[in-house]
Amino acid sequence: MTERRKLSEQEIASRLDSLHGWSTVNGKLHKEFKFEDFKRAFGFMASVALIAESMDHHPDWKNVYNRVTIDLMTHDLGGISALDFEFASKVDRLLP
Ligand code: H2B
Repeated sequence: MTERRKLSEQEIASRLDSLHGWSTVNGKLHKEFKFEDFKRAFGFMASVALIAESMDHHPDWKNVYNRVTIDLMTHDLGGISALDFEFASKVDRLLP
């Protein structure tokens, strides 16, 4: 089971190195995705929703037409945990 603790700044920085396009913004793991159109953006969101349900871990996110913004944090810990990184890498694996 994934450890439930807040990661330190150093742990976050080193884990960010192994992801693509993610950064920390306002204490959350953040990435913006752009698709050809709304249909593709929403299809992506449907897949992310299934990841969220399978992990019982849910994104803070926003969709504007063909753009999806995802922010990840572990609310009950008040910070970023390994769960957020696990979530982010699963999201990235949805994409080509
Ligand atoms: N998602 C995220 N991102 N952080 C949480 O702390 C969290 C969650 N808590 N999804 C879960 C649900 C909790 O509310 C339920 C009761 O397990």
